[in-house]
This record gives sequence, structure tokens and C-alpha cells, in this order.
Amino acid sequence: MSEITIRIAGMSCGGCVRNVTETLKALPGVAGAEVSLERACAVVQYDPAAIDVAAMRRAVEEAGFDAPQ
Ligand code: 9UX
Repeated sequence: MSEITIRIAGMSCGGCVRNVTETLKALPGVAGAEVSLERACAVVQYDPAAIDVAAMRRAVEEAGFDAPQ
């Protein structure tokens, strides 16, 4: 299992945090995600054989947020 911190822009409230958390956790290969509104980031535990970071960032953007590199 690997862990990475992804920057996330555009979150405004706790509902956004919940949406991003659920978006990430729904991805195959993601084992856990803790999203911080204050830090504008997500710490994600994942199986690198099953998913890459680009797919996580894409999913966050499809959910309506920005995931700048
Ligand atoms: Mo809060 Mo976020 O009402 O998309 S859920 S701003």
C-alpha cells in the first residue's frame, strides 16, 4: 500500500469534503482517504498496482473540484 497527498482546490464546506472523500474511496484500488478543507488536500492510501495518481486527480475533477499538480 502506498500513500500520497493530492492538492485539491475549490472545496468550500464540509459537504465538499464528504463528496471528495466518497469520490476517492469509491475508486477501485483506493483503500482510504482523509480530506482536509483547511489544508486543501487529500491523503490517500492506495494500491499502486490498481490505480495511479492521475486517475485520482481525474476523478476529483470530474466531481467538480480542481486537483492541480
Ligand atoms: Mo457545500 Mo461544496 O454547501 O460542493 S457541498 S460548497
